[in-house]
Amino acid sequence: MNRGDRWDEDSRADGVADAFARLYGGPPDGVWAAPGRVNLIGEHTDYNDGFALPIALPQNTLLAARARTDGRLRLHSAQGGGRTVELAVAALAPGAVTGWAAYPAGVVWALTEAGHAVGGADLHFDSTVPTGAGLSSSAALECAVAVAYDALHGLGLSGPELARTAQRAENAFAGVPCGIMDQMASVCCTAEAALHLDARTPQDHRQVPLDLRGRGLGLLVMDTRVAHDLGDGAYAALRAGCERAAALLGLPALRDLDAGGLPEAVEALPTELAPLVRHVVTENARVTEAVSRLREGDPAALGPILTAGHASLRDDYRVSCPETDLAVSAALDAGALGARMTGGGFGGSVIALVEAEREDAVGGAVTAAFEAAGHRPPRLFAATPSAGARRLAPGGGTR
Ligand code: GAF
Repeated sequence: MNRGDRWDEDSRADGVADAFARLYGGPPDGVWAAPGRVNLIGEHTDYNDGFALPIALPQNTLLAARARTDGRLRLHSAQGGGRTVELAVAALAPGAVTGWAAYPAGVVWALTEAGHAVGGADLHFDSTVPTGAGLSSSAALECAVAVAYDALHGLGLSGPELARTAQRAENAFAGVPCGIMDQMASVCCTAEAALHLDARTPQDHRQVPLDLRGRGLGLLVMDTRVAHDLGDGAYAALRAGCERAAALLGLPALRDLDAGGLPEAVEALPTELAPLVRHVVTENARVTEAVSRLREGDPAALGPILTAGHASLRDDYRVSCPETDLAVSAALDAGALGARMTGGGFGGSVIALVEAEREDAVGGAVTAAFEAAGHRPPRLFAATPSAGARRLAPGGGTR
């Protein structure tokens, strides 16, 4: 099974620097990497000021970048169909750029809006983060630009400040009303750890050690290949529903409702909002529980927590789909310790916590179940908690 972490980052860094030189003439000022993520637990909680527990994936977006002084921004991606997008930084405005280029251009816009006198740049991206799979390929694009600009212009921004800038680019420039989890994961995760995020105070995030292999465990990621899209209105409607529920309850955010107050809140709320609130409150509790189990050195105990999280997303939040439900049930039937959809939902990917020796059997069972149901086979890989965004030397290696 593809383990992602064995992909040769040094030669990829060389490759992206070489491609940059061919495209733009001359070497880049540097090469940066920003990863995709899977979230272990804590879904649709970030925009409710709640908790999440993501890990960074080994799959990442590499960016070769060189600053310019003439206010021009040139963007090219190995996955972008061969076209170079050329823009003037002064003309950047919400809605002015569409497609993949809106994410990186949005970060330059957000930095400028925040008063940083950053100019243009030549940028070339090459990504191994699958797109449309709910694995945060857009956050990886944004965060690569954020860390590169921070270094090129000596801005000295903290990880959470860079994540906030990337989130602003996505919210205000690209028009996707996401929370801050994906950007925090891409910037602030570390290898062999999960990131305990409190979205109300991202600066207080904590690393929770997570040595899956050392415990004889594996984390299987299954991309159902049902394309997920946060920009299609369903995500925004859920977020608006949560905000309305909080307002009706007289709370700053749903994070401020605890399990004790849940029955009364459910009774008081309109029937369409009550299940959303139940999901958010129980999901926040699942994150707290998961962190406790990890701190006790018992990652296998995450299994039932993941499965309960999926039931809540399926039955209360209603963001699963037949393919994600099938992947979860087939993985559990084949002996996974726990499984759930990860990310925003409406398709995307499922994670399964498995005993390492069961990885291939569980993956095979899910593939067989998809074939039997007439679905395209899922794409499978095993994830290891990996490093967040960082600078790579053009010749390879971490600087
Ligand atoms: C998407 C969003 F971008 C995140 O902010 C988060 O809300 C997630 O869906 C659901 O937990 O990935």
